[in-house]
Amino acid sequence: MPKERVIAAVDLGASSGRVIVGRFSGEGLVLEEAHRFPNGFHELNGNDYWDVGGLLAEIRTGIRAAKERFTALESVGVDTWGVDHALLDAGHRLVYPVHAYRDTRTEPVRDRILRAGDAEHLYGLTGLPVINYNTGLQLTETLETAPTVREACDRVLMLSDYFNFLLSGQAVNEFSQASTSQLLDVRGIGYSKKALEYFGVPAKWFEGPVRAGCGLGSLRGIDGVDGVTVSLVPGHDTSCAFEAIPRDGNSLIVSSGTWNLVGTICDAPLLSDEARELGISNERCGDGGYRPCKTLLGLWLLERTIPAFQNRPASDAEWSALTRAAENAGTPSTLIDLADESLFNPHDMRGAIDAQLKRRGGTPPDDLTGYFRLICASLARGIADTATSFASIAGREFDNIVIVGGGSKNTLLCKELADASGMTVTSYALEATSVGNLGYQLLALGEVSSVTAFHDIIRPRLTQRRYSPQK
Ligand code: LFR
Repeated sequence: MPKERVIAAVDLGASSGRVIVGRFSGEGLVLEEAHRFPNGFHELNGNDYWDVGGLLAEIRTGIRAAKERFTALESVGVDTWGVDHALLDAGHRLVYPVHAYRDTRTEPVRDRILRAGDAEHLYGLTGLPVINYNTGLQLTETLETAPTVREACDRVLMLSDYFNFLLSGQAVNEFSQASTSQLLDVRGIGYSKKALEYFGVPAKWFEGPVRAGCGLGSLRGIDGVDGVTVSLVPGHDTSCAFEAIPRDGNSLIVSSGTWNLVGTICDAPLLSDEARELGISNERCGDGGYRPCKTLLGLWLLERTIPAFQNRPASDAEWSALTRAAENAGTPSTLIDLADESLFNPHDMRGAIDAQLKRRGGTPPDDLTGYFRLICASLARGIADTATSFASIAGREFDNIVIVGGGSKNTLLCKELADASGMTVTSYALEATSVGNLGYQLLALGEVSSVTAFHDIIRPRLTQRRYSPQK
């Protein structure tokens, strides 16, 4: 009987965080949730910030709970959303508050870049479209509003890297997370000197980046938790999610949560004019490989619309009832335009959706059932259209869409997606982000020889559901 390895994924999302324990025996991976907590940014005087101290306290609570339940716990790994970062001085103290990517502070910077016609140049350097939340744009805005930061700051760590530092004392920039910054050289494995110069960012602020799948250092600072290593996993949650999925050659992948990330893993970046026009981000995997994907608005639309209703679902049974009712509701005649900026961070999401529908000659739904149907149909249409463009840009034929993340449990979204795309949709019942995170820890521990070897072991136990197009 091979030795069981007990490891834990710390997976922070913009709306919730979790610590998931994985027990790996060589026959498969068994998951158990040790801790789950809500997350959200706070608006202070018109800007949006993360509560980093609060998040660290939740991470510690989760790791302590994992260790209490499984004394054999030997490793933890951290992933978070992309682009957000901590600015640190030489003694690793914060020199500026940690802003949340929904903050609209960077819109003027974005508009200036687009007006100057520099998007193509930056795409050629970094493989990323100009999105207002990219780290490069955020740093430009920071340096313009607070010029003294240039002197005070010695190092920038992306959020997952910063939590790794707080947990282990080791400050490194991890590869997949670095690739969300728009500062990496899309054709190489280092930072782009030209991109750093363009955004006015001192090169010394970033190091490496380091590939995931190695040990970082001993976990420190949690009473009663000894003998645990912090392993370096892909720090970007989307990378973890994509890399969790066994590859079968012709599936397009959708990681569906706050955002819908639609893409694939391949050997080379997609850098054509068409790729740029579609807004494909050539992000990177933990091992440095390419993971081109298009970022679309996701379940954030629903999360932010639900609070407008008294009768919001509170249990699985109520969610099922809402789903059934929405399935029987009429097909919406006008769908939501997912590219509309007014939906990025409105104070009143329902109001923003209604205003958009009216502008486009549509009629707002009457009740939550109607919004649920409208949002699922709109997200499905957005993914399906992206799938068609993506296939032609990548020169590949996709005959299946694999969906993971919160959206994979949303049966209405999966059905709508099969109908809108004309492809089968396979939803995997797995905590994909945590599984990808855990897979890289096993690599770091020498328990598996590669991510592919990890896939071969977990594949037989994966539960999937298939949706075929009905229209
Ligand atoms: C998903 C995600 C996306 C990225 C967005 C902002 O959690 O990481 O990949 O586009 O958040 O970082």
